[in-house]
Order: sequence, then structure tokens, then C-alpha cells
Amino acid sequence: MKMTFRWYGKDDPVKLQYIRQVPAVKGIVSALYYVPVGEAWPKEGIASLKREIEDNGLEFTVIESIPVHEDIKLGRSTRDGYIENYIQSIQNMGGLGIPYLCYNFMPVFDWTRSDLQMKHEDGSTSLSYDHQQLENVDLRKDDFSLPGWATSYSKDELDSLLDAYEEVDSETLWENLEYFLKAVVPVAEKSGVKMAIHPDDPPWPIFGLPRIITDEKALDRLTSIVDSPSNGLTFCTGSLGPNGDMNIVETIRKFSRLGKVHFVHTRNIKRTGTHSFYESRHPTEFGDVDMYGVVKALVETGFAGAIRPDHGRMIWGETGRPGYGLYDRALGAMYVYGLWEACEKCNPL
Ligand SMILES: [Mn+2]
Repeated sequence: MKMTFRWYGKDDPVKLQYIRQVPAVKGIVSALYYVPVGEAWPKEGIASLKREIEDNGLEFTVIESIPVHEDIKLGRSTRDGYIENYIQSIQNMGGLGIPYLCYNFMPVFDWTRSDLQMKHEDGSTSLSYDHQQLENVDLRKDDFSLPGWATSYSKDELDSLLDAYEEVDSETLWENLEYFLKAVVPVAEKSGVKMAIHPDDPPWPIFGLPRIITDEKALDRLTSIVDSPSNGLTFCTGSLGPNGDMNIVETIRKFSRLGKVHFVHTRNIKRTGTHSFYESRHPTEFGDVDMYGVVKALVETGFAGAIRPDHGRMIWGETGRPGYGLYDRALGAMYVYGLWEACEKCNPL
């Protein structure tokens, strides 16, 4: 297992030298944020980010993420060009020895929350999601925005994307994912890159848009599309956790045993109703994810990939990017590292 930490590059208020001071953290999870979605990532750009990370005594372990262009998800005739670019990016990262690529296949919106600063009784804040606030929203009619809303689309662009997705139901989205994976996974395998899809967050359709990577059945289907070690999973416990029907521990055990888990996001959540939850403190007792069970399953199945604490709370007066402060993620890393050492030493293989 390699403990990693997400870093947003030079604009991140959390500096690489601070991350290095978190015991156990050896790897960095990052991306080229300046490359427009759909373009190939230049090798020199990836190399310079890698140098900066290594100059700070850390390793560039995971790219999270190379965004998949909407034309690929929509299955438009222009998708082949974007897939070519994606392949180029994979070859470039593989050529530099970066082993893991996290990506997702969520239409239009990435992770979505209704509140980025839910206040807790101890004065900390964290992200939360209340489905009731969102379920009746019509994005075309309502002048609606969410905190931290992706501003990458104008109103017109958003409308035309929503129109295009009228034709794409979940089955079509699966077909488009299949087309994409059949093209890129063989190249990834040749390039020494392990692709790891991130589950949809939250794991259900929002704003009438389909979402497909939501449960164990979906992970079965995904991994069966191309049988390759380069077609695997980012197992995000906090994204799948709100799906109360899932047994997170047994599911991660199953896929880790199959060698399909390449990257793990350890995040805990507390369900507050059907389709509603908030992000909690990392330890098991504060949320609905059995974090001890998750780590134990990984240890017992010989997990050798990358792991990172996912979103943390804002504590100790820290300000910054919601979910991505230094302090609580550092606590999360140490908690998971502690569980790991205990599981390894108490249950020698
Ligand atoms: Mn995650």
C-alpha cells in the first residue's frame, strides 16, 4: 500500500512541503489543471509536475484525473478524435512511469453537494448533500446554482448539453463507456498505466442525468467490459457509502481479491435520510462506513495500490478548498495508516 495525498498544484494553499511532513505520506495525486478538457496532455507538462513533486521528496503516484470529454460520454461522431487525445495522454504518463489513472464517467457534473460548509457541533465544517434541495430543480428553467458549482459551462452550453443527454439513457451511457474502454484500455496496459474508474458521487441520477457507476453490479459490469489489469477501480468509500444497500466491506474485499482495486479513497459519510448524507470524521464510529473493515479487507487481500484520505472537514481555523484542507486529511491519513499497521501486525498473512 502506498499512502498518497491529493495536491492541486501551485494554486493549492496546501504546500507540498507540508504534505511531506504528514507521516506515512509518500505519493502525490495530482493533475494538469490548465489543459482544456479533451486535449492531449503534453509530456513536458506532466514531466515538470513530476519534477516539482520529486524535488519535494515525494512521488507522483496517481493522476486524478484526466477528464473524459462529453462527446465521448454522449457517443458523438467527434469522439474518436478525443479518444485519440486521451490515448496520447495515457502514453505520455506511462512513459514517465506514473502508474495509476483515476477518471470518471459522470455526465456534465462531477461530484455534487448542496452545502460545502455544513456546521457541526464541534465547530468544524464539512460537505453535505440533501436530495430534497435538488430533486425538483429544473436546470433549464430555474436560475439555480450550487456552492462550488462547476463554472466551466455557460448557460447556453449547459442547455445544449442537457438537450443532448435527453437522447442518452443509462444503457446508452454504458455503451459509450464500453466503446471508450475498448479503445483506451489496451493502450493503457501496454503503457504500464492502470486505469481506475471513480464511482459516481452521489451514486444516483441527478437533474435527470443518468449515472451508472453506483453499486456492486455496476462494478461487476465495468470490470467485465475489458479483462485487463488496466481496467480497474478507484474504490471511493465515501461515494459508494451513501448507497445504503451496499456492503462496502465485502464489495471492496471482492474486487481487491480480483486485483481490480488500484486506488482507494477513504472517506466516511453519515447518512441523514434516503439520498442525503454529510461527510463525517474519518473514524468508523462517526459515520456509516466501517473503516476498520475496509482496511482489514485490503490488508487481507494483499492490496498493493495507492490509497488517499478523501475529503476532510475544515478544522482548527483552516480555510481553503472545501474538503481539501491539510489538517483533517492528515488526521485521516494517520488514522488509516494506524489501522493498516494494526491489521498487518495482528493478522500476519
Ligand atoms: Mn473519491
